[in-house]
Amino acid sequence: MQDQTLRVWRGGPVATGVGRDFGRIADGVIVARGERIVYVGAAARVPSDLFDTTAETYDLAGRLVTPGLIDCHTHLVFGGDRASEWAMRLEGAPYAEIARAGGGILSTVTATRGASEAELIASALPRLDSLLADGVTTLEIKSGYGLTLDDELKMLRVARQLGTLRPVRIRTTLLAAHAVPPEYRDDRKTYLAYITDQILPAAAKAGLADAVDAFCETIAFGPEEVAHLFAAATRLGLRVKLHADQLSDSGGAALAARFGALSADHLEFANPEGLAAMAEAGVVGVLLPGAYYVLREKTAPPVAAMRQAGLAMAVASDCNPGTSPLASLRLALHLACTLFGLTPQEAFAGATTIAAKALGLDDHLGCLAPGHLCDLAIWEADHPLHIMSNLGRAPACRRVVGGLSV
Ligand code: DI6
Ligand code: FE
Repeated sequence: MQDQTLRVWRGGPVATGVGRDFGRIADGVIVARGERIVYVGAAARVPSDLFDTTAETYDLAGRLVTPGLIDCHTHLVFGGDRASEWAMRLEGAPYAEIARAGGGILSTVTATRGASEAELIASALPRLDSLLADGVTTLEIKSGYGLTLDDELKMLRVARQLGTLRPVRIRTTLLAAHAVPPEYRDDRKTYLAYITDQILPAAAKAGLADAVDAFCETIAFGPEEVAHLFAAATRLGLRVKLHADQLSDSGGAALAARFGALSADHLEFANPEGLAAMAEAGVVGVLLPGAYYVLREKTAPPVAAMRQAGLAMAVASDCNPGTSPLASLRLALHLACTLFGLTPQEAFAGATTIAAKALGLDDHLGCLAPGHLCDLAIWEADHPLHIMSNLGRAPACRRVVGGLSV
């Protein structure tokens, strides 16, 4: 029997995520039946027939309720550690040079291949817990550090399993086209065929991938190679997304638009035509300020052009061992404002309504609205600005997932 319990949260401000000032209602009420919201609005206007004596009521005692946050781009599962590369970069070694010398992504590939599922779970859980403490209720996790059929599926299984060990919704993305593995260094064509003919169909058959991603960059895969992969993914009925134009303009934005991608992510070097094509095709642009900050990049994503194009902008942690060792979505939102010039409301939408769209979940997640799943973050704060303005001290946060306090 499905849970049909009526639950009511009242006695504090509610920011729905839609409308002016974050959709904030000073004295708000949320009513859920089972896992779904049935009412959200001002306390003074709650329809009386919604209440009965069986309703469980939670007193917010002045705490702020927002939608549970959504981190739409992470590489949360990986083996090993790359702190030494951070130190090397601080001494001047560029990321691309470290990558070409077999460090970077490939050093994490070696460690991930050597790790068992239990070890990968154990190392990912603290990072996951850190994100959950930031009010995250849904997150995306990519593979991409296995680069063999078995190791990519292992990563996806681990990602899915994290969702059974913690109350959180997980979306998985196959990123076998993250780097050319060493054993295929001189035969990248064969590696691509291995992905399209074996890894992709196996992941699809096992139902382990919700989407397919690729790293389109001079140090990774070219646009024609990605187009070939995306065609194969589309034939299998899988949506695509792309690491696009992070370090150079590879035409990634236009490519993502051509395949009706869920999102194109990074976009520091995206050109205006590509951004316009994305907006036209409904592709979300995902900004990843953690990587920009850690790599000490100088070219910020063209946010003014994105606004001009009418592009929907999300913000994510890109939590990974190399370019963005960042397990805080709150900090990513802060950086999106201070480094990229997003308004706080744009940044907040980027981790709620627009992040839901970037994962194809916006019909039932991302904002507080009747019919949507009741995923909430309840903060020791009065206004959404307080969630993003602090560095190093997070307001305490409780979460509700599918109507249940967790
Ligand atoms: N771009 C990124 O930000 C991550 N992957 C990618 O294609 C970096 C991954 C890493 O350095 O391990
Ligand atoms: Fe990434």
